[in-house]
Amino acid sequence: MEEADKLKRIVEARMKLKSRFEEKMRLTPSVADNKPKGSGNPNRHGMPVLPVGQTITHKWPVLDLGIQPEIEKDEWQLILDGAVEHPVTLNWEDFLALPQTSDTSDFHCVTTWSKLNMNWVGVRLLDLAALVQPKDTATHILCYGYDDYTTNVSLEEALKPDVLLVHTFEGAPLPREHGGPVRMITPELYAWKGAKWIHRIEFLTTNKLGFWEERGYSNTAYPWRNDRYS
Ligand SMILES: Nc1nc2c(c(=O)[nH]1)N[C@H]1C(S)=C(S)[C@@H](COP(=O)(O)O)O[C@H]1N2
Ligand SMILES: [Mo]
Repeated sequence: MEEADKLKRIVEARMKLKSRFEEKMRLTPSVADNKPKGSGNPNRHGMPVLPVGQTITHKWPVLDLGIQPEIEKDEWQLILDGAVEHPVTLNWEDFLALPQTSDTSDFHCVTTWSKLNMNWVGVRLLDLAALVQPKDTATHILCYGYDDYTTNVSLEEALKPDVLLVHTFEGAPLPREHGGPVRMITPELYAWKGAKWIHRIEFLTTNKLGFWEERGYSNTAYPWRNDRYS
């Protein structure tokens, strides 16, 4: 497809997705809760900057399942499939040709550290969804890492504008130990919802649990509700 046509399709589909999920997004806890748990001034979505039970770190701890896959950019692929109209597999070049978003957001790990003001560049999950067009029946995604990690996210969370598949952190390529070449970030949910070394996003018509969700972590993972375990 011509690049211009592709972009036009993305812009149109993005608007439709936004209006389809607008109401649901407005009702999500990290926007709607009127008694959120935490401390400090309100962040940009109105929540206390530090969620309950969290401590600020200036370092950036590394968490994984014991392997850090080494994926070269020229062999990296992102599969977008499941309940979508136009499944695709993107290579590195295709990925960089999509609209690029830069954003600064916070990172809240369930193991109680938070790292604030992290600057990222990447592609909005919203724009990837607009490219493949989730079917009307789609409600969740399941993200797969190259290390076989999985994690599930509802579409009203995944389509928020701060959910990105990032390749750049503070102006440099995302380090391998943090999920490079590309990982997902979910600033309004605990960070385990963001798959490192991301390889596949499957759109689902029912919720399916991921790796930690099957092992007792919360399905929903709302930091300002202390929603860590199920
Ligand atoms: N592919 C993959 N993604 C993953 C994980 C993992 O083990 N494998 N761990 C998750 C957890 S539990 C957290 S807290 C964050 C940690 O990201 P960091 O190592 O960059 O701090 O990545 C999440 N994404
Ligand atoms: Mo974690």
